[in-house]
Amino acid sequence: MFKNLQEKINKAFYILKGDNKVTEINISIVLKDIGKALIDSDVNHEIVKNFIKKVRDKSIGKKIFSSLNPKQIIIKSVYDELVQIMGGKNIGINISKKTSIILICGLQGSGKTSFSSKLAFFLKKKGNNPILVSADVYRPAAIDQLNALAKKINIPVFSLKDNNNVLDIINQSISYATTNNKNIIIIDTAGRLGVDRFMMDEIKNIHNTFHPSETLLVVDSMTGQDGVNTAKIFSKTLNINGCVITKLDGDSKGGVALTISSIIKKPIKFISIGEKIEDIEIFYPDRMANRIIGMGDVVTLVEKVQEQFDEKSTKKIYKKISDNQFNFYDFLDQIKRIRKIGNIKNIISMIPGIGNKFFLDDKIVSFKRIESIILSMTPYERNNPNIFSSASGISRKKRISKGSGISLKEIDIFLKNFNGMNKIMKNINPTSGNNMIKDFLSKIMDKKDMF
Ligand SMILES: Nc1nc2c(ncn2[C@@H]2O[C@H](COP(=O)(O)OP(=O)(O)OP(=O)(O)O)[C@@H](O)[C@H]2O)c(=O)[nH]1
Ligand SMILES: [Mg+2]
Repeated sequence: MFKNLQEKINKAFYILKGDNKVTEINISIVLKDIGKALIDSDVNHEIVKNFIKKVRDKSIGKKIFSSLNPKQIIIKSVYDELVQIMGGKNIGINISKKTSIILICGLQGSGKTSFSSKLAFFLKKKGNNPILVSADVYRPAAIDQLNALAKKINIPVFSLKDNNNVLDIINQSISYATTNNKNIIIIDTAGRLGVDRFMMDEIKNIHNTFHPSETLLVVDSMTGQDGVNTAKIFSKTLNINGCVITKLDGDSKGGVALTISSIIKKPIKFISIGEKIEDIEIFYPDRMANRIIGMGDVVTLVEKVQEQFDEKSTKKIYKKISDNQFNFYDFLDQIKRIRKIGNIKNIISMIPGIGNKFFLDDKIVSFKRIESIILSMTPYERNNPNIFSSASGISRKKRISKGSGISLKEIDIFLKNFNGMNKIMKNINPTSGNNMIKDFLSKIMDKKDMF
């Protein structure tokens, strides 16, 4: 997600390395590159022009930032502006009613049906009792598709095979939900090829009849500015509450996510980042801006980590570290757990300080290389990391290098990082699982250069 933009923005910031003042000259160079990066990401010219102007005005002559270096000043201004164009803050969905209706609409193939099931799963995990309703009466396979997705997550689907009247279907689904104690009704509607009159009338009709708590427009990020223009027309016709941007995992340039909310004046509420049921995220403009400028998205990372690492096992690991017992076996186990958190590219892009270096050096398989290094060690070495600092260390490393095919230099870097991480983790106060992880991440933030 936003890989190109992220790389380009980081390269632009790199120009400022060593400068100790924000000047017209250095800011112009950086902003020109950032402007180009945004245009390449499918952000329209007008928005880019505005963006650059605001960052320039903010960065030059602001006394409050005087204790920061130029790079920090400009990063902060770019960050602030990115947050603004993406809508400022997250606006959650309204599901406060006893039975809340969420109406999902959008163009054909934008990802409505997949998103409906992802949202149902997401809301179920938060303790709700959702049902899915198939109101796509035009595509014969639509009901089957929704049924197949819903079966995997054990969520009921309401559909009427022999009834083509969507108002009827929705009406009956509401009765079904009420009698079965379901508090959320997610309505998946038929796709529109373009903004066609007949379909728009249908969705307006549903909207005016049932007054959904939420009407969400699903937009495929791969459609670029066309998608934004369609959304403009949609939101003029229908009073939507917000958008969902899908397929941000692919080669999408991200321009839609960057600009849609400032253009149509509606918030992005969720993003979809893959085909799997769990590939859904609440959209937070600030966290996204953090990811784009490569400062890492600590908060999302913390949440994802918490889903995987329970307090007990985390405490055990911290005990091992403080007792000097943390070895390469434990390290391998940690890497395996991190991998389970999800798409490794997404995770790495969230880790402060690591993300961009991995991307820039194209060393996304680095965990694999670390695994190769560790797997080429003898059991004794895996249990005793300190052995590499002893007299036999060099010959051991040479042997591992031969066995793993990884250069001595890289092995040295890995061992240095391993020791560095151990040191950081030792200073962590193991109070509770949550705090430990946050503490660990903030300490890593302070020591970005370690990686
Ligand atoms: N890579 C990726 N694929 C996605 C994502 N969301 C949906 N898809 C895929 O996009 C295709 C279309 O998704 P659907 O959910 O069927 O789209 P739809 O809007 O319901 O389509 P219609 O009902 O025909 O209008 C499917 O192959 C999905 O698996 C996403 O976030 N990432
Ligand atoms: Mg569909």
